[in-house]
Amino acid sequence: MRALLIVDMQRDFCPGGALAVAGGDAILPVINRMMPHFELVVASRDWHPEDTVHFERWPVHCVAGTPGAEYAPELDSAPIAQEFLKGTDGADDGYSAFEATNEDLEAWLRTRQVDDLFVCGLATDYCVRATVLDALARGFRVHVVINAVAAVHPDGPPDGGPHALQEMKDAGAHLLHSAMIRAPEP
Ligand code: VGL
Ligand code: ZN
Repeated sequence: MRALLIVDMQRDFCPGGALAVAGGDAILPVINRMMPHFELVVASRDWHPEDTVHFERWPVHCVAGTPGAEYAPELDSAPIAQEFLKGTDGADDGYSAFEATNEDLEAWLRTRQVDDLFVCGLATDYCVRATVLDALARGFRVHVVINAVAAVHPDGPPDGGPHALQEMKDAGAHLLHSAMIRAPEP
């Protein structure tokens, strides 16, 4: 089984938001068009408490329950079967969707016999990167949709988008363009 995981497509990461990622909104139509090609679509949300060590490193963003933590309004959220809330612990960053606390992502995927995980969303160099590396370490085949991700630091170095993509590839992720994705044969 294949699943599409949409990472942190939230208002605060889109232009105008508290931690805007350049081009964050430009990937929305690509993501909306991909969803019908998957029988399983899930999403993570950055979901922080008001007090967290995370805000020593970043501007305040995606505080649980606030408008900035909502999905970007243009995202078609209807196909999302389950969401995973992460970064909920004030003691660490919680970048990876596998650190979600409302629901166990790995168990959820295994229950549904998912072995191919397609990842898109924000941001390439933080939450996408951490999620992809975690998924690989847990034995999933991982596909990163390169035209459906965007980086906080697109130019790096040391930890910008191109570097992060290379790192994911070196760890075993398959990088592909959304045009390569087809719905499975009936
Ligand atoms: C993220 C920085 C801070 C992300 C979350 O979703 O990649 N980046 N919090
Ligand atoms: Zn965050």
